[in-house]
Amino acid sequence: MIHRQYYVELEKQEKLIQRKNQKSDFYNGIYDRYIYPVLTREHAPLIWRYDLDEERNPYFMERLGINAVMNSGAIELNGKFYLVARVEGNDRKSFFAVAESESGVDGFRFWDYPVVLPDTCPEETNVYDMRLTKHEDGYIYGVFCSESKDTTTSDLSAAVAQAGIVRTKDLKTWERLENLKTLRSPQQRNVLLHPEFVDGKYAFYTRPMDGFIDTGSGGGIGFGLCEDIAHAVIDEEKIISRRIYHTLTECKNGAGAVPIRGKRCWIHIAHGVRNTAAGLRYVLYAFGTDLNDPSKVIAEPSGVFLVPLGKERVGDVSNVVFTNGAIARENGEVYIYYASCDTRMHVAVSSIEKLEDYLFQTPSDPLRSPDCVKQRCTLIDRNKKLFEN
Ligand code: M1P
Repeated sequence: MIHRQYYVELEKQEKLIQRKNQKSDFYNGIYDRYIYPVLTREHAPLIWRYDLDEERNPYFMERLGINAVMNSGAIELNGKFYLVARVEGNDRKSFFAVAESESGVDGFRFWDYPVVLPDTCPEETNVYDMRLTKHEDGYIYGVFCSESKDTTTSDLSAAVAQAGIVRTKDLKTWERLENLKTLRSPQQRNVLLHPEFVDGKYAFYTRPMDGFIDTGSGGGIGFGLCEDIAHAVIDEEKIISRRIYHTLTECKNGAGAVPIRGKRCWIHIAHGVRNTAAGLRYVLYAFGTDLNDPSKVIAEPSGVFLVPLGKERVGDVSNVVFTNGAIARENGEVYIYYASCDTRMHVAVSSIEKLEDYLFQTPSDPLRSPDCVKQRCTLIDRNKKLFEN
């Protein structure tokens, strides 16, 4: 018999899923933010968490709890919005699960079962942060972090991060390919596949790292080509978006959403990390690359694109926003999905037109306070002139 508490919890969950989202009164002209998160741990189906049977579970206790729903890949298929979320169980292990919505800003509902990836790497302990690429070869690729224990040291926390690769046509059946090998970088995280061939090859954005947390000598977001996606090997990684002293990327950075083809450039939304007395702060930034050469940066606006605000600042890993998925629609709208504090998912909605205006019209970072003041005074002078006329 099904426990009666199930129906109480189900009603609460339905109310949450069916709640209409609303634009918040935040304004910057670049994107709209929304009041409610789009996906949270409370969205996880009850059948994933509870044993519904009254006899086996007389107190209707959560047996396999969900701790967080975060960093999600995003894709539009047949007019619907899909997120492949990183779901973290109470046991700290993450897995992937598909949630779909008609509107992209609310109504996200998980499918009954999580994604079952082919278990081809016995040493793999954890998987997370899948970027979904609709590639021109006809497949949807998922590139994610495949994490294993580092067995070469006695340090219990030492780990190795690699880029795992899967592909699918329907988000239901997944084929696992070999992990990406980067010959010059021992570890990789935040790797994503470019949607088009470049010089006839598969193109990846990488994030070379010396260690699991510290990028060390890794200079920023890399770009590399490989011939064979089933046995992906990259030799040279060209650094295209650098870590720079006293900027938001000083500590590290990483590719985020799969680049969006605009009219003037590829639009990239990435994350940058700086260290503070309160720990690492993760924010989003944006840059544009040449449509014919996606490794060539042609627009580099100064500063942050999106930062955690209000309630978004608090969670399991506070002061963090992170994106690994955006959806650009035929009509030019862009839905940017971002997680706050490794805890829940949000959306910000913009358009290709607005994003390109942002990329090309925002001044670039002069890198020194006196020059930043000059830059601001130029803006003020121009504005003051408008009042004189
Ligand atoms: O905790 C913040 C983020 O930390 C990592 O990102 P990075 O590799 O740039 O440090 C990732 O593990 C990510 O999942 C997480 O959100």
